[in-house]
Order: sequence, then C-alpha cells, then structure tokens
Amino acid sequence: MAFTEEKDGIFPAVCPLDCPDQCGLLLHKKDGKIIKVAGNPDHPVTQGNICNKVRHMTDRIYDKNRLQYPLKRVGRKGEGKFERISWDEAIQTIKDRWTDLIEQTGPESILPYGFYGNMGRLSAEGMDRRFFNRLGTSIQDQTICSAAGSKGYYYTMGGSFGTDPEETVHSKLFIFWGVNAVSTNMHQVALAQKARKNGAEIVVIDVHKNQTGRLADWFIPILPGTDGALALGIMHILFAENMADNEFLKEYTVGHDALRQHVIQYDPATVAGITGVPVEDIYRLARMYGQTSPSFIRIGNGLQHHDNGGMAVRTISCLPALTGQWKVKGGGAIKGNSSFLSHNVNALQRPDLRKNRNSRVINMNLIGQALLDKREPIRSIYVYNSNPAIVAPEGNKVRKGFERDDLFTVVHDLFLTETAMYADLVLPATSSFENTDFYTSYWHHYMQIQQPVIEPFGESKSNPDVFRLLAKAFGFQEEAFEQTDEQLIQQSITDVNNPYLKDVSYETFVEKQFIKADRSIGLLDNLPTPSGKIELYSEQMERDGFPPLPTYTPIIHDGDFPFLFIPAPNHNFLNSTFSNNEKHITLEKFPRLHMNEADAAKRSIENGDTVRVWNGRGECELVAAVGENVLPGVVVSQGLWADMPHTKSFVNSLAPDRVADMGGGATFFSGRVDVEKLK
Ligand SMILES: Nc1nc2c(c(=O)[nH]1)N[C@H]1C(S)=C(S)[C@@H](COP(=O)(O)OP(=O)(O)OC[C@H]3O[C@@H](n4cnc5c(=O)[nH]c(N)nc54)[C@H](O)[C@@H]3O)O[C@H]1N2
Ligand SMILES: Nc1nc2c(c(=O)[nH]1)N[C@H]1C(S)=C(S)[C@@H](COP(=O)(O)OP(=O)(O)OC[C@H]3O[C@@H](n4cnc5c(=O)[nH]c(N)nc54)[C@H](O)[C@@H]3O)O[C@H]1N2
Ligand code: SF4
Ligand SMILES: [Mo]
Repeated sequence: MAFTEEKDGIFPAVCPLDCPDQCGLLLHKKDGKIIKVAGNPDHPVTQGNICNKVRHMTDRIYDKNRLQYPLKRVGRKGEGKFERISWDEAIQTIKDRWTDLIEQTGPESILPYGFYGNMGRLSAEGMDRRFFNRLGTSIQDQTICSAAGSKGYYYTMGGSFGTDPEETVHSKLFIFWGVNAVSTNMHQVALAQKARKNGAEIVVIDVHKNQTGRLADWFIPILPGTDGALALGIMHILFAENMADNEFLKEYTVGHDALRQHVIQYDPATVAGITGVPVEDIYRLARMYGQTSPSFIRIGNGLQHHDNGGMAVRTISCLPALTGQWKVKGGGAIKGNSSFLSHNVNALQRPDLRKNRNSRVINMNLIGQALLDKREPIRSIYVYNSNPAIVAPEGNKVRKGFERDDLFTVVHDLFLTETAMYADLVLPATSSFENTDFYTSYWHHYMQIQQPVIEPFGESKSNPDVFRLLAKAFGFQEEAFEQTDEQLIQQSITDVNNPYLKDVSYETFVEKQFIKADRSIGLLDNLPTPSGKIELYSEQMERDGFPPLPTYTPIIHDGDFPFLFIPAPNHNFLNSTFSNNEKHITLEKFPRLHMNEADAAKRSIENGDTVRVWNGRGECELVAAVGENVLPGVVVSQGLWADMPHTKSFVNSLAPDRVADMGGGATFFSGRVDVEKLK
C-alpha cells in the first residue's frame, strides 16, 4: 500500500534542503497528517540526528500561509494583491503569453530561474530541464552557490571527489576552513567530536568566531579573501622544513618541483602581512599540519564567495597532496563529494531535446543586470526552488528588474515569497514529502529515495507535474513528457557512466532506501584530471587564462568604505527558507551585525544599538553585536531575513554582483560598507 494511503505510521523520508548532510528522516503520521519529523537512525551517516530547523518542519508543511491554489496578480507588482484562479487558467495563460513571446522575439526571451530549494533530482533538474530544452528558452547558469570553488577544486582533482566523511572519524586533525559547520554541516562536526575523544584536534579558520569557531581547540581569525595566501605560506614551510611527502608527490602529482620553487616567495612574514595571521601561528599551523596524520580539511563555501574564491579553493585543495594524506584513511579534504554520485544526467535532463544548441546563457548572479538589460530583453521569467528577491546579490537591481511592467513573471513556490510578490502568476508547490524523488548528497556518499507520504496540500503540484502540464498545453508529443517519476528515477540510475556507482533498479532502491557509492575503487587510480594525477601545476588553467600554479591574488577593491562586509548564513534559517516561519524567527531573534569593539568605540556604537549599514549599492538596518568575534575592519551579518514591516534587513542590497575568478561564481563576501549608529 502506498504511504499516502496509510493514515498512521512511521515512514522514511529525506531532508530536501540544500544542506550537505542530507539526513535520513522518519515522518510520524497520525490521522493522515505528519505530526513529527525525526531523524532516521538507520541512515549510516546521519544516524537519527537532525537539526532544529527540520525538527520544526511540520510547522512549515502545515503553515496557515502555505499556498493552496494558483493566483493571478490584480494589484501593482510587489503590492501583494492576488486573486484565486484555476490551474487550467494558469496553464493556459502561460501557454498564451509564451506563445506570443516566442512568435515576437523567440524562445530565448524566456528565462527559467531555479535552484535547490528542493534538492530532489527530479524537482531541481528533471522534467523542468526537459521542458525548457524542448521550448528552447535561455539557459540559466547556476552559479550562486559553489561554482567558483568547485571549479578551483576541479583543476586540482578533476571533479568533486574528496574523503569519505565516514572515515574522518579516524582523523587526528580537523581543519574547518571557511565553513560554519556547526550550523551548516553538523554531522561533520559530530564525526570530529567523536575523533576528538581519541585525541584529535579541531582548528577553525574563519573571519568570524561563530558557533564553529567557539568549538575549536584553536581558532585562527583571518582577513577575508586571504585564505589562498595562508595555504601558500603553509606550503612554504612544509617544503622548507622537509615535511612534504616526496614519494607521494612523485607518484601521484604533477608540478611539485615547480610548486616548491614557486612558494619560496610566500614566506611567513609576507603571508602574515596579507592574512593578519601572526608569523608564529603560521609556523604552528604548518607544523601541526605537516606532522599530524591523518589530517582532514573541510573546505567551506564561505571562503569562496569572494573575487578570488576559485583560486583560494584551488590552492587549499593542493595541501593534502603535499603531505600524502590522500593515501591515509580518514585523511584528505572535502570541498564537495557530488561526483561520486553522478548519475545519468543526460537521460534525466534530455539536452538532446534542445534544437537551438547555442542558446544564450545567463549567469544567475547577474539576474538584476540581466532583467534591466534593454538589449535582447528577458520578457518572461519562471522562478522555482528559489527566492531571488532575497538571495541574489545587488538586490535593489534585482527588485527593480522584477518591477518591470512588461516582464511576465511566474513563481512556483510553497509560499508567497518576496519574489512571488512581483509575480503575474503564482503557482502552489507541494512539499518534498508529497513527492516521489531521489536525492544525492554533496557531502556523504549515499543516494536516498523519497516516496510520497502525504497527499498534496490543497491544489499544490510538484515541479515535474507542472512541467508535464505545460508540455501538454504546448502539444509536445515526445514520450519524455509522458514518463512517470518512477521512470525518471529508473532512467537516472541506469547506464551511469561513473565507476563509483553501479546501476540499480527502482525496486532495489526502494527496498534499500540508502545506496552508497563504492569507495573500494581507489580515488588516486581514477583521477579524471588531464594527467590522471593531482595537478599542482595545471596546464588546463594556463589555457583558461589562470596562473598554472596556486597563486594569491587579492580581492578587488570595492570602493572607499571602511569595512569588509560578510553577509553569511545563520543557524536557524536555510538561506531564505524558514525566514518566514515564526519558530525559526523566534530562535534567531533579530538580524545582527558583528563588529569589533575598537571599530564600534570609534563610532560610539554599543552592543544592541541599531545601526545603518550602507554602500553605493544599498543600505540596511541591523542590530550591533559588539565584541572580539571579528577582526577590526570586518563586519559580519548572519541570515537572509525576510521582508517584514519592522525590519529593514535586506543584506543583499549591499552585496556586489561581480563574478568570481572562476566558474562565474558569486562574490557575496567581497563587498565593502560603512556603518553608523542610528539616531
Ligand atoms: N543553518 C544553515 N545551514 C545551511 C545554510 C544556511 O543558510 N543555514 N545554507 C546551506 C547552503 S546553500 C550552503 S552553500 C552551505 C554553506 O555553508 P558553509 O560552507 O559553512 O559556508 P558559509 O556559511 O557561506 O560560510 C562559512 C564561513 O565562512 C566564513 N567566511 C567568509 N569569508 C571568509 C574568508 O574569506 N575566509 C574564511 N576563512 N572564512 C570566511 C564565514 O564567516 C562563515 O563562518 O550551508 C548549507 N547549510
Ligand atoms: N548574502 C548572502 N546571500 C546568499 C548566500 C550567502 O551566504 N549570503 N548564499 C547563497 C547560496 S550558497 C545559495 S545556495 C543561495 C540559495 O538561494 P535559494 O536557492 O533561493 O534558496 P532559498 O532562499 O532557500 O529559497 C528556496 C525556495 O524554494 C522553495 N521551494 C522549496 N521546495 C520547493 C519545490 O519543491 N518546488 C518549488 N517550486 N519551490 C520549492 C522554498 O519555499 C523557497 O522559497 O543563496 C545565496 N545567497
Ligand atoms: S537541514 Fe541539514 S542537518 Fe538539518 S535535517 Fe536537513 S540535512 Fe539534516
Ligand atoms: Mo549554497
């Protein structure tokens, strides 16, 4: 019997959020409703522990403000006046408007804009991709999260391949580098805590002494955007003091001799001048790293949200090779591990359905600019799994773009988000617990399957179902649009061109619930870099216009404002998800600005004062948290707060939309601001 038909019981589920941990869940159902979301103790990595955010997920699923039926706008854009319509009317309106646009200016005047509000492979990159490929719309370059760092790591290692996190329990040294893991990767912290009982040490390198910094045995504050220099300083000492593993370097890397010469220039005094990390600490860290085995580095997303983020990750990712840690159980690094679970993406997304192979590509970090660009304008945008009016940089430009009267905007979401406020049509989305889908973690090595546990809320529909309806309205005849979710999953896990993943059947997947990538296959024997080795020197980078060896380049000077501003994520929201849920807001209290007491004193700012934060792009108001948790010259906010009448905490109005050095990545953390006390 399908789970949805059973009124009471406990059913397996997957956390759908954009979080590396991808926990296994158990949903407790009574009288047909979910009454409790708990961790699934059978999940080999997450083992029944989940975060507070998702423990309160039932509030979100049954929130009184959840969208139940399609809406059409009857007021001004942004005003929030809508009227209920039927699904038939909604789909017909989209069909008619898009048909006109395609006739007038071609399909590329339509832009899909989605991200990973639901990490399900079908929800985020299944029927949607098939449909937009077939329609021939513009292509969205999905760069907002980890594009720069993933590219940097790719140059060194050939893909998102790192340590099996389960093995890190054997490690003796954890370096959490630019990652607020207590909030963003709690099970990696749990593994580190376990290892700590066996003598492991935990080092945290961050611009903010947040929850993760406070847990460290040693917290190293660093100036924003200078991590590459610190890594080069460590390399300098590893080579100078003969701590490098020469055998490993010879067998498994290219370019170690060149690197050895190259890093002579990054002596500890020079590096201290760049990073703000004292010379003696650079020596201490390098010796700790050079002399401890196994050692493990968790490379965060935060440190790559900078102008030089790609190169920073590229540089740090060379470190485990210098000390031969890739051969040690529990040693190495993780930036991301998604490549171990790469499935049959072509079968799922069907790029072959696209006739206009050279369609224009729009970098999602530049959505504000793109919507305001008058040359070959975007005339319609379809937003799903994302909330760009809050999460995208240069937020004021983004909103100005969405205000355009001639832009036909459709937003599919569970809530009337800030972005939905600008929509012409709003479509209600099911929650992931109402869908069939499968999930592949970007940190641990397990795929998981989701079967629907409850019926769709109101008239809400899943992402794949909306695209099935649209395909039908457009009269697309291909079988690809008739296929069921089960068929899509089967196609995705068949003929996978990935040595770490064996084909499985849908039935086996359902029976097992968790399927692990096969790590008995040696990473070092399968590196998909051009040389088949770890590339300390990369000819490919040279061809792409980068220095072939890890090199420090400062972030771009962002105007004459005194502070570097880091608008980071917070503990109780997930990006902007939960920022509209009462319990999560109560837990987070209010949006703060952490600043150093010396800087605060100069401006007569005291703890708890409301401050105005501004630059040439925008302004917002936050509550000062004064102390020693950030270095002078740095201010840090936490959380992507929703628009509320009593807060003006739109931090992304201040963030730059310059693209990072690699992958078209985001530079949220390379902006500068000024701060004053509000009278
Ligand atoms: N609770 C919670 N969990 C989340 C999210 C959330 O919003 N809330 N978001 C999810 C998503 S989409 C992602 S991508 C991940 C992100 O999670 P993480 O990988 O942890 O990345 P961030 O939280 O962006 O930033 C991590 C840290 O980088 C620091 N930082 C900023 N600039 C620098 C720098 O130049 N150098 C160094 N060393 N540190 C720097 C910040 O102070 C912050 O503590 O978390 C996921 N999980
Ligand atoms: N200042 C600053 N800005 C940042 C960051 C930062 O650290 N600092 N982090 C950046 C990063 S790393 C990321 S990944 C982005 C994330 O940005 P987004 O991907 O926009 O993430 P969310 O804000 O969580 O919005 C996800 C939306 O998807 C909706 N949703 C959930 N499930 C479904 C579904 O099944 N179907 C549909 N149609 N909708 C669904 C949710 O209700 C929610 O409104 O933000 C970026 N923005
Ligand atoms: S948000 Fe992350 S830690 Fe929380 S339940 Fe989901 S996967 Fe687990
Ligand atoms: Mo992200």
